[in-house]
Amino acid sequence: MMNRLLITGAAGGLGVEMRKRLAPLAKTLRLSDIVDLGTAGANEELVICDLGNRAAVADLVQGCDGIVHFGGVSTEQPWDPIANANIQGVFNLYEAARLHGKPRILFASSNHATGFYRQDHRIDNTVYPRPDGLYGVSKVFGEAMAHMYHDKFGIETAIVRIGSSFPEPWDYRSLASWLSYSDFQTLITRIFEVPELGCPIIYGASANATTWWDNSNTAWLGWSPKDSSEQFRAKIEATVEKPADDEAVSVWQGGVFTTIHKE
Ligand code: NAI
Ligand code: 15L
Repeated sequence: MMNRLLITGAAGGLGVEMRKRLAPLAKTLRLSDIVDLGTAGANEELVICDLGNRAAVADLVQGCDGIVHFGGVSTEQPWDPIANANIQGVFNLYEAARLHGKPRILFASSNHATGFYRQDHRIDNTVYPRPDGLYGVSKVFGEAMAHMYHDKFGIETAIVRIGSSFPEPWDYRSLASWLSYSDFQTLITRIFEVPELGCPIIYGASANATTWWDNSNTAWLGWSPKDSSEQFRAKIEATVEKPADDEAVSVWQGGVFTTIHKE
């Protein structure tokens, strides 16, 4: 059990869910976001902090022996907010980690780091990144920071290229990219319990019938997702119009993100 686990982005979709699920991993959960986090429960510390503020992030990381880094811009947006949270913020986090005990980190990367691979192409964690927008580029930057701080300073990071982690898949694409909360919880638990982690890249998807991602290079981690999106297929087929085969959402792993540019 860790002493203190920091969850950034704790007011977001994944943060709210994992605040409940990850409590057993540490004596204290330190929860942080730029927006309100509600009332602190037993064994919780709440810290409002902009990831772009270097001094504040240094204070935030001090005393933590693990970090689940969910905080930041999570969709395609203009450059300035992405640069503050996902570029400056990630630098601030790794510098703070270097100076304050080198905690193990989960970096919430995204399938949009490789969104311009085709859905008929199965990729593993050795492929060159092909980001599908500025958001995806910022995740590639975060992955590079994780590798550099591992190679140079020994900080261990699990880079998780999360697919679509929501209560349910909502369209045909997310039948392939869906990651259940339960499977993500078991992945996070493995990441913090293995004796040696290094700096692996793991695709975050459940055991879906259709998949674009090959995690065989990280089988040593001992993570076996149990859920499958098939339980939702009939509902999607009954309620969602199937897109044409040549639409972006059918062609690219990143789906419609490949078509969005907000500058
Ligand atoms: P979310 O958008 O619901 O949560 C992100 C949180 O970060 C928000 O609560 C927001 O207030 C906070 N934040 C934004 N800018 C900030 C700043 N400058 N300083 C401090 N906090 C800031 O996103 P979600 O879905 O919970 O995702 C969590 C992480 O996982 C994100 O990094 C996202 O890119 C990544 N991810 C999520 C996926 C998913 O399917 N949910 C898929 C791929 C990646
Ligand atoms: C992401 O990276 C986003 O954070 C999330 O909101 C979803 O859009 C997800 O990818 C996805 O590709 O479904």
